[in-house]
Amino acid sequence: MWWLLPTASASTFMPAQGTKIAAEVDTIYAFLLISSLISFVLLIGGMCYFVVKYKRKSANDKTEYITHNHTLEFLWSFIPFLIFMFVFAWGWMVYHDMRKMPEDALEVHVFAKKWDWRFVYKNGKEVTAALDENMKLQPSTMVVPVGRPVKLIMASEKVNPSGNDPTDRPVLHSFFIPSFRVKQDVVPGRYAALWFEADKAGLYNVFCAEYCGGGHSAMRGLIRAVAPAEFEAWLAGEAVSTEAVAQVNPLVAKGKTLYAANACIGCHSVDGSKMTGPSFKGLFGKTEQTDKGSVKVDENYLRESVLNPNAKIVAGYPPGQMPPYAGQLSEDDILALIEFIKTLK
Ligand code: HEC
Ligand SMILES: [Cu+2]
Repeated sequence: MWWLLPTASASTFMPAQGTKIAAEVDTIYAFLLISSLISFVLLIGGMCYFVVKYKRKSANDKTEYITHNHTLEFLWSFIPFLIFMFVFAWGWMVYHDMRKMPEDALEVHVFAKKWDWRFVYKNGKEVTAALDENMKLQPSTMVVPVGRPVKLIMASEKVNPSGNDPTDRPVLHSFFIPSFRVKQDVVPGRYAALWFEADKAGLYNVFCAEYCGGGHSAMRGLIRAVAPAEFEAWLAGEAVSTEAVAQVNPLVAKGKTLYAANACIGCHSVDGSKMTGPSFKGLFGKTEQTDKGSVKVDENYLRESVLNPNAKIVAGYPPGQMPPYAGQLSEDDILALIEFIKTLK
């Protein structure tokens, strides 16, 4: 059965560790578990011992009058304080590793919808759930190279991305890879990022960890970590889903087409020259001065700038010149535009 994957050994409490971070998380977890167990034994054991030791033995057995003990009170406050601060600092360090996105990562786009995942690679290759040779439905399987950081840029989309049904709205999901001990909410209307580096080849479960409706429990995917050479061959090879075949245009080429087709070209140059709007050249990654302060140009900023240009106005430009593209471009279109802008170094 699918949940009994070869990587999940039945002898451990937790799913098999697939990353270095997973080992770090498990060490903290073990520390918390063991230190809690020790405190539990000391506290409850001490309590039971005192119950017996100081049991009233006769009717005129009187307890001595005790007020307080400064040394004892200080110690039982200060020692736990030190332990808590130690756990806090340790946890903070691991969390920092988890959230600090590596610069040179392989980027994969993740789309979440009711109730499936869709993975899109830079070259336009798309992976969705597909039938295998035995005509059994295989969940969307993201293939990644072992030993290389992978950064996921995730968005939530409508069930029918090109439809106009107002009741079809993207909802909250959460991308969870138990073996990697990482999880990230995918919030509608913005990009969320997550990274991991698979240690060893294998097949790992992906679950949606945020109740997102009737099909939530069936919303799963797989990550297949393979040797780098095998990954390159897979990426260059034929697309796996029928939908992907239709999407022969690499993302960047699609973005370039949209740039021309949606009038961006009339206001934004790609060579650094200033037109009605700022040039796209060197835009990604730089720090932009806006009326809301300085911002780092990342995927979320670009997305917002296209959908709702007046949210932040670039310094030196009057507001209201760029038309908002909300409702006119799909998540796929915006993604392609962003990938196009990223290439304009
Ligand atoms: C009518 C002219 C016009 C059109 C058409 C237009 N823009 Fe803009 N755009 C501007 C102006 C002016 C600004 C600067 C003011 C602001 O931030 O709103 C801007 C800002 C931006 C920014 C922020 C740039 C920065 O330096 O921080 C992005 C990204 C952007 N536009 C993308 C697009 C895309 C993508 C399209 C096409 C889908 C597009 N624009 C179409 C005029 C336009
Ligand atoms: Cu979900």
